[in-house]
Amino acid sequence: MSGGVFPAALDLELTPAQAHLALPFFDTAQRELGAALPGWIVAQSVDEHDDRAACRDWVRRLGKGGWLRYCVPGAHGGALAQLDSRALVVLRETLAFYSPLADFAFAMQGLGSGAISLAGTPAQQARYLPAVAAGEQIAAFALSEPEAGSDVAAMRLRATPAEGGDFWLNGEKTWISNGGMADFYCVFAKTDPQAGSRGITAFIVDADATGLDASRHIQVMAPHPLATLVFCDCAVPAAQQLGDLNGGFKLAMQTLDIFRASVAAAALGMARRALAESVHFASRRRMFGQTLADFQLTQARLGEMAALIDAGALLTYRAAWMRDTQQGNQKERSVAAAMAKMTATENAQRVIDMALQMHGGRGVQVGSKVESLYRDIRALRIYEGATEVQQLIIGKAQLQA
Ligand code: COS
Repeated sequence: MSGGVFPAALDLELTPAQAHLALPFFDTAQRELGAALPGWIVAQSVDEHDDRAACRDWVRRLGKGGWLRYCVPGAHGGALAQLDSRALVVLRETLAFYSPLADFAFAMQGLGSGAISLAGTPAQQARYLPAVAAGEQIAAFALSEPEAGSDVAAMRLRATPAEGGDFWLNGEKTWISNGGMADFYCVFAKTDPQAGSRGITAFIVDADATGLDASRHIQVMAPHPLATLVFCDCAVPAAQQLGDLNGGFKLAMQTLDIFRASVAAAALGMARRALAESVHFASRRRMFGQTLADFQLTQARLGEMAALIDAGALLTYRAAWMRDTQQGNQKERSVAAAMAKMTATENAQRVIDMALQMHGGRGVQVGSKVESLYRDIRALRIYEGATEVQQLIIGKAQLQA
C-alpha cells in the first residue's frame, strides 16, 4: 500500500501536542528537541508513493538534518554521549504524528545499529555508526525467522565455525525491516544449537556478502519495506562477530529494551494525530443542525481518546526515563518498557479506530489520514515483541516478585 506526497494540507495545519514536554521526565535538551522537530519536518517534501524510495529519501534527509545523530552514541557521530531513550521517544512521537514512514526510517537506523552501539568493537563502531548517523548507510536488525518470531531461542539460522575463526551462515531470516535496501544487517544466529538462548551469537553482515540473498520483498498492509533474507554458505569474517560468542540473545534483548519504549512513542504519535484529526473534523462537520463536536456523545468519545493516549504516554515516558537515569534494576526497566509498548500500542489502535468511526464514510476512504493510520498502527502491536510477549514479560515478573 503506497502513501501520498508529504506534507499534505493537514500536515501543515495540525500541530502535535507539546504539553507533555513539560513533564518532569524530560530535561531541557529533550524539550528543545521536541519543540524543534515540527518546523523541520513540515519543510520537507517527500513523495511517499513508493515506500522503499521514500524510506531512502527520509533516511538521507534525517541524516542531513542531524536527527539520526540521536540513533548512535556520541563517540561515533552521535549527538549525545549515550543512546538517550527520552530523545528517541520525543523524536519518534513527533515523526509518527506527521509521517509513520519518516518515523520508520528514523527508528530502523537506531534499531539496526543498536547492537553495534551496545557491543561493537571500536573498529566496528567506527566503521558503521558514523555512516548511520549521517544517513549514508541503512541499517537493519535481523532476528525473526519463519519458525521463530516470538520464541527467539528457537531460531535455526546456523553459524558454523570455519577456518581462522570465520563463520558460515546458513538459513533464513524473515520480516526484516529494511530488508533488501539495508547496507548491513545485525544478524543473530545459532552457534550452539543445543544451548537454547545461550547458544546465539550476533554478526554484522554486509549487504553485498556472498551467499546473502535479500531480494524476496514482503508486502504488508501499510508502507513498510520488509524482506526475507536467505543465507547460503554466506562467509562472515571473525572480525564481524558482534559481542560475545553465545551472548547474542541477551544482546538482542538489551537492544529491544531500548527500542520497545520508542515503538510505544511512535504509537502515541499516531494516536495523537488521530485525535487531532478527530477534533478538526468534529468541529467542522455539521449534522442535525449543529456540529459533530456539539454532541455530548462526541465529547465523551474525545475524552476517552485523550485519556487512553495519556495512559500510554505516562508509561512510555516513565520507561524511557527509567532507562536513561538507571532507575531500578534491569528487570524492572525491561518490565517498564514492556508495559509501555503493550499499553501505548493497544490504546493507539483503539483511539485510531474511534477516530475512524467518528469520520464515518470518510474514515474508510483510501487516502484519508485516519484510514492510513488504521493500517499503519496495526503492525506496532506485533513487531519488536507482540502484545502477548510483553504480557509474558510483565506477568513473569509478577510471579517472581
Ligand atoms: N536483558 C538482558 N538479559 C535478558 C533480558 C533482557 N531484557 N531478557 C531476558 N534476558 C536473559 C535472561 O535473564 C536469561 O538469562 P540466563 O540464560 O542467564 O538465565 C536469558 O536471557 C533467557 O531469558 P528467558 O528465559 O526469559 O527467555 P525466553 O526464551 O523465555 O524468551 C521472550 C523470553 C519471549 C521475552 C523473548 O524471547 C522475546 O522478547 N521474544 C520477542 C522477540 C521479539 O521482540 N521479536 C521481534 C523482533 S524485532 S521486529
